[in-house]
Amino acid sequence: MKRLIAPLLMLTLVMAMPATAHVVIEPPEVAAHSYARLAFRVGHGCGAASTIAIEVALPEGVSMARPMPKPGWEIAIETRALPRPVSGGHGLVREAPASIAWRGGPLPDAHYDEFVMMIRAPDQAGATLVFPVIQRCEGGAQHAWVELAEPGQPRPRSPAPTLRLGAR
Ligand SMILES: [Cu+2]
Repeated sequence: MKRLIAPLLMLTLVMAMPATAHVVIEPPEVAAHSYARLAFRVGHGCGAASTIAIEVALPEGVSMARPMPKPGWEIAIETRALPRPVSGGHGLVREAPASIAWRGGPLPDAHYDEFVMMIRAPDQAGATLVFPVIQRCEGGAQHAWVELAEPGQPRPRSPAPTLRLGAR
């Protein structure tokens, strides 16, 4: 019996790896037009190298994004000017966040961590937003989590984290 259990356990682990081991957003879906907490889960380093930066590019349509401070990590926010100002609840908003980066650590490959931000999800129920991530590691190695899944194509090796927008 023991002989059977071990292979079964292995299979379960291998199948569970793709979704959890990459950089993914938790939860995978939030309500459109809501303030949502997104956790970018980092399941491994670059090979065995420790992670020293997580750089998240924000999709257009996200009018507000606030990173959660993280001990041991410095935060950098880059913004872009909006083509026209939008109402932001507390007045007009003239620029939108373009990217948020956490730099520091290191986060060893054997460990797991989450990088959290709050966003204002756009009013686009049914859409899927893409958040490309560059993961930088000690020694110059990096993972570019930027690939998009195409219908009929094999699942990309380094998929970009995505977020579905549900009904508001
Ligand atoms: Cu992975």
